[in-house]
Amino acid sequence: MKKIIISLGVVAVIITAFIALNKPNSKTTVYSDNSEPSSNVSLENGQQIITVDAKGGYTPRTTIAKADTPTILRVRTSGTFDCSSALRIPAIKYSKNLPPTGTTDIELPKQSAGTTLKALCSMGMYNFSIQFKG
Ligand SMILES: [Cu+2]
Repeated sequence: MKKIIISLGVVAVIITAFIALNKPNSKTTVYSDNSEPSSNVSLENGQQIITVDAKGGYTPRTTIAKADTPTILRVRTSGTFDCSSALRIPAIKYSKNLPPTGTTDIELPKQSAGTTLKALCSMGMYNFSIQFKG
């Protein structure tokens, strides 16, 4: 009887290990080229809203958004006294000092698929980018 219980235990361990080894597919999906909009992208009344937090840098650093869609870049500051509040988006000639705390909506012209819009702080040490996909 003891032998059976032990061998059942061994089988359980093997099955558990097998499931654990076959599960972590998430590692590969993180790095795959996923063209679905990022979780910080939403649609409000047909308008695409991209939300980025600015404080000690920008979060998220990369965003995937839909191309050819009217878009608002919504930058949130919250006790942001570092230079990530001095935002520049060279491609659209945007340069502004954001309030230390608040929400700033920036209207982005429609971007075609394949465009990557880069934004950075005034000193260029913090940055983020938005990839527009069709
Ligand atoms: Cu900076």
